[in-house]
Amino acid sequence: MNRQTLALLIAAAFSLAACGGADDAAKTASAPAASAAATQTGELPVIDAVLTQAPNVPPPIERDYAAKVVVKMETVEKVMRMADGVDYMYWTFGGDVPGQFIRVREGDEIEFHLSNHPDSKMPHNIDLHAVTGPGGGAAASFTAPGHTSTFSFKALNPGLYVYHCATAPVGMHIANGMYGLILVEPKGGLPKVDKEYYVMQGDFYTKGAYGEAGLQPFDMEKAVKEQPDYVVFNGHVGSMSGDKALQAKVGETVRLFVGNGGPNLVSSFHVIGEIFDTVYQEAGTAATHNIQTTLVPAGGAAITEFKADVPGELVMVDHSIFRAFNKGALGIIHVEGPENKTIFSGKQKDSVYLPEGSATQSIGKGETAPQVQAANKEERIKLGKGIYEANCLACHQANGQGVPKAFPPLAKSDYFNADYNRGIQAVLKGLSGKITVNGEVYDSVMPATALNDEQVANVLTYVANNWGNKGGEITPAQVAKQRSAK
Ligand code: HEC
Ligand SMILES: [Cu+2]
Repeated sequence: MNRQTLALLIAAAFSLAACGGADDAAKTASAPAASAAATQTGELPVIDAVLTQAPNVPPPIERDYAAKVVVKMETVEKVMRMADGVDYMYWTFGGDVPGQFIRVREGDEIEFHLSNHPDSKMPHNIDLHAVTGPGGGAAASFTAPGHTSTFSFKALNPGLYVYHCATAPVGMHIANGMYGLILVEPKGGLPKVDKEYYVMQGDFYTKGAYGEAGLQPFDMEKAVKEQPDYVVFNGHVGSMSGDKALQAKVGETVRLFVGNGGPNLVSSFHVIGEIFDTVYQEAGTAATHNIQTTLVPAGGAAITEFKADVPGELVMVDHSIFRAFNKGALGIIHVEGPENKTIFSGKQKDSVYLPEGSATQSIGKGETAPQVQAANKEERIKLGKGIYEANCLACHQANGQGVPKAFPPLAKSDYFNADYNRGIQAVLKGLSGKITVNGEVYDSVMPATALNDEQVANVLTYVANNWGNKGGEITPAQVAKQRSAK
């Protein structure tokens, strides 16, 4: 699916969530079987299921009677983007990972049509955890490429259930992305919320390491050892970030249908910056409250709910945290609206902490001298950039803009540009007491650094030649002179 289609879908989901009507639902459906029209046959009215691709969820069920719900799903094997520059041959239910979301009502009869695309290399089937019956429908739905299998089941138990392919080798079919969620709403429905989203974790095993470019084949050995290269939400690194971030407004209630396809890992699902007001743990019937992190077993699910109280970026992670920051298990919920400083103030003050007896501290003590010596100004600037990032950026910020009231700007700094020796002194010996930079008074402390003459020359030459400063070169000789000056 391209970006535009996705954007449309997301936009559609919003308008849908806003009014939640069944009519809107029909418009938003991404699946071909989107007609919500019911026709009467025998005892139960027949309804075509609305199927959606993550992160979208079909609309809440408004019916108060059982129906025969017809689900038509297709298994497709296709190459898609795993991460930027990395491709993978996914096996899918409905053309993406996770598979399409199915929403039915407790007591419904589901007539399931599973078609396997003619171009498939493998037979596939489906084991729905919502099924009471042998294999969850696996044997009944076993389908060769270019065929369709049909079977029926009755949704006896309400809950959120995983479905997955169960064709041998089962682990491989799941590892390639063959899983999704089916929600069986309780007869009375779920409590109303403003937004509903579909988030499903999975672990992937590739021949190449994380980020290694090209089409990456599945690695069985890593899968058996349970050492994934990728742990992701909704099938791909970055599936819910940037312009694909989930959206909510301050004051809205958000429900996440969270699944875990595995095949191996258990997820410690957490949203950085929120507390779940309600979690249906393991997607069971009992609601628990005030949960920070909830476990989602491989082949299991959870329903989590929270009210968005303040604006900002909420970050969904697997709190087995290397998976989030090194393997991809990260997604963004963008919350828009007015601030509420009582609930969250933002940083109010940064004051210097100086334990008793300490004067100007120093940072980077005992660092070894660099091997490289700059041959000219250009090289000095290049080397200085690295030194800046390691020693100065934390306080003076990436573009030398500083932090108001705490760290003065180095960009267009009249203090620095008036006399580079002041900068040299600051870096060599630290700086404290009142100074005025571009009209703002700072009365703070900059620690001395343990950089050698060459490094100080490089970093200050870098600063001097960036962000609107006046240029020129600071040499090691000049630094040495300041070092011995009183
Ligand atoms: C721990 C935070 C911190 C780090 C790290 C730090 N500085 Fe500073 N710097 C300050 C503070 C605070 C001041 C203002 C001190 C005062 O109020 O007297 C300052 C002042 C300065 C000034 C003079 C004021 C201006 O804006 O022109 C220069 C130049 C400077 N720093 C350069 C550097 C360079 C280059 C590095 C890296 C080698 C560095 N600083 C690392 C906190 C820091
Ligand atoms: Cu399969």
